[in-house]
Amino acid sequence: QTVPNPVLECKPIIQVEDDRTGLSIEALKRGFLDNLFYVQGKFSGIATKNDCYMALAYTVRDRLFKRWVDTAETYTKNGSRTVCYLSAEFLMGPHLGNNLINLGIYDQVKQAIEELGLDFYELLEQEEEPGLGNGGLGRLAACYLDSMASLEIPSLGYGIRYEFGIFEQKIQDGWQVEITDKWLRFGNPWDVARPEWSVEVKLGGHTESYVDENDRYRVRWIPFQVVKGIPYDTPILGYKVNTANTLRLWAAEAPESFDFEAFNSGDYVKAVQAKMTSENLSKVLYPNDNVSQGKKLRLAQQIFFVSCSLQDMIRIMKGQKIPLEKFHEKFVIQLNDTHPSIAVAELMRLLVDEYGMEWEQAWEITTKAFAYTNHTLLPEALEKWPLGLFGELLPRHLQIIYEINGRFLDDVRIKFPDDFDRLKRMSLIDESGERYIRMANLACVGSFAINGVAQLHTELLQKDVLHDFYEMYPEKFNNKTNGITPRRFMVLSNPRLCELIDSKIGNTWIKNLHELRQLEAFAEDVEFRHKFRQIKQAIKQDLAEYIKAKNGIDVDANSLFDIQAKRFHEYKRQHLNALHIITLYNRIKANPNIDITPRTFLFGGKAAPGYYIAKLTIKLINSIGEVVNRDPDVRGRLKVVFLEDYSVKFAQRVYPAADLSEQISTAGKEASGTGNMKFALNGALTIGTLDGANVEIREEVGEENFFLFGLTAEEVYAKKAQGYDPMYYYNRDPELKLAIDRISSGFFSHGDANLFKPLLDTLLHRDEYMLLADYRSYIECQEQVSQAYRDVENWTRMAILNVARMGKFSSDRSISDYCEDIWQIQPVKIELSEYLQTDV
Ligand code: F58
Repeated sequence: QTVPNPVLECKPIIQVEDDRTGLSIEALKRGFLDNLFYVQGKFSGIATKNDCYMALAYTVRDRLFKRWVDTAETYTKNGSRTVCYLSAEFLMGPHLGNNLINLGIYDQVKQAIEELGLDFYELLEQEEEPGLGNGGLGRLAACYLDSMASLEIPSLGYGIRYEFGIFEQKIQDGWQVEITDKWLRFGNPWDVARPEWSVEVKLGGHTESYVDENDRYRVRWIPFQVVKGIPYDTPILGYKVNTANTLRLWAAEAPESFDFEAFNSGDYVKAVQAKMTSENLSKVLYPNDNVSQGKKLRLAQQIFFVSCSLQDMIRIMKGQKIPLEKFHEKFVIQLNDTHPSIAVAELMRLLVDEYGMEWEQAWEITTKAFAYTNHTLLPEALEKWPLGLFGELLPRHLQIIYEINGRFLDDVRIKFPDDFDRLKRMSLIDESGERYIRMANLACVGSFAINGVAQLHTELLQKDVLHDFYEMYPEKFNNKTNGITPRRFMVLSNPRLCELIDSKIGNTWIKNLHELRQLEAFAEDVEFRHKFRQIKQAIKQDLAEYIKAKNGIDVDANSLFDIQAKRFHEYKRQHLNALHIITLYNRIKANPNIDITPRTFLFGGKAAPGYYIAKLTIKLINSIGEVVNRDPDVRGRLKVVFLEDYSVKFAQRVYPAADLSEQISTAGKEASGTGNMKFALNGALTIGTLDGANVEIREEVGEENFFLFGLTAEEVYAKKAQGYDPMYYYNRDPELKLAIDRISSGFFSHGDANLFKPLLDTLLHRDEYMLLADYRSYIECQEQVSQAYRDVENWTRMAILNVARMGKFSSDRSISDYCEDIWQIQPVKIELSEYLQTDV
């Protein structure tokens, strides 16, 4: 460069706090006004709420970039071992509030904004959350990023930057209606595009073999299509540490050279159409929870983000001059379910085809690099791809999978001679009918560790779903019970309770959740109980006002807030909850003066758009609400409210307001659950089955502080094996019969006796999830809840003990366990340096 560069000439020094990034109230106000002017280009007279939100977001972003840049620099200089968390979903929730908490500048910023005459909470509310996930699995990935950064573990989250995240839910006439989630409409202040690190991904076409210059047999893949992946980076701050890791999400684009011919031949529209096809890859999140849809576009999404991420890791190694043979020393890759498990074949392809490595060495590296987390026992959620579809999109990967399978089955044969059925079950290819690739089998064979997400779930994996793999590789199996981040789900969402806790035990529990134990002593303290109750009451009051404004329903903040908030799925049994409501209602109708504990039943959650029974369940709940809420006989003692468009942002309002947390899945079906943890940490008592992490929550909080009902997983299997007949229960339990008959008579559907028939048919004739078998036990347990709630002091005591004993369920604990048992990785401290920009 011959032209002098005035910017570089002036050698600015970037400091943690300088005239641009100061943390005084004045500096924060100045930063905000600057950003409103220079970034949004607005004067205050015409600035919208969104402009102000953006200006605030940039003001906070300015204050975390130093940490981000220094973290990257430290990792690069040290060549630090890094966890790569591969996940098709990251359900991050709003960033602004969380970054304020983790930077430790929440109060200052609030004050600065208020001094500018703006409503701070209104600005926080303004953020469109990136809903890039369906539910538990995506939110778990987000909690884990928070904990990895907070524990100073070098890590990269890799996923897809969907243009449309999980749909927005509207309720119309009681039915769910889906609206496209255009979360990027107003821009995203939290991510930075890095087009200089774009990579290309091949799709379709065919393969050719050839002999290279060293006389080696090689394979070349001639793709039908090439898609470009552009990385967008979001900083992930740790809590009160200097670490800021990266979430790197890939957006798909057509490469510049794409369909050259169509452009040249003047077929402009055809060329643009092809461009659109490429961009479809990151267009939309598949909205299914716990079911695999088997669509080609979905597989294309998986290979797209997986290949981009693996190529990115190789680029990083090259930059740090680490030889490729050390891939597994530099990186450990955690597969968040099977969605990224094509990575096993893709890494083999990159090492063997693109970098000329021998198969054996490549396989050694691959199987030392991957670890696999399973999140489900439901057979319909286990991914398998029709072989034809797979081969069309990924012809080379199909060959590689055949090769892996051939060698693997040889190993099985040696360990279990002459066991042909076992070979069939364990093969990566299901050949029992139409042929399929089994992704869980690929993940098990290609990983050095396999974990379930709660004790019971891991046991059931070993006993049942992955039993053959457990017998083959017992040393690979381990449990890692899920956890949640106390930063978002306490500090940010429940400031009032945190203040009370801090006043008694200080605030170091936020980093070490076990310290909450010290609250046990205060369960016996009348004054503490009183304050605890006042806080719960105030939060319930807030939610009641929100409900009044949104749903137009009056709810009594003194009533028991009984909440079930989670995706709608038959196994989660929202309809069992509904049967309880109808039962109470029927009792009132039979005896209007009956003494009943007033309850507000709150439901939140989305149903997959193609899941008819789940959508019908939403309609049923709304229909029950319509009748119950206005029946004068009820006298306001029961209220049923459906909370529209449940999201992370909304969840943060809901957990702190709960008295009772509904965790009522059929035993053996919910892998872990994490909402159960969020409710209990916020002082709700749980009514639940012995399923997923409920088992461990009950163990921790004490059985006397947990409302248990229902069959155990073993009893469920035994009953199924005996030939379960739901009609048996229907015919013998008059209250159950009446509840069901009320629905089928059209009582809740303006006389339409057909509306809920499909739902009732599944219950009466199959009842896969055994609602009828658990009904009586549930109703009796709910009676205990109602009784217990009347003893105000004791209820509060139990709630406090729940909070005090939830230490185990911090995602910090989960991540420490992953670090020690699986990842073999140590924290890296980040020192913030003074740094001349001209050093770059
Ligand atoms: C959930 N799975 C489990 N899958 O159901 C829950 O028990 C567990 O706590 C949680 O994972 C975290 O481990 C889940 O959320 C999905 O949503 C998949 C999305 C992609 C399609 C297949 C289901």
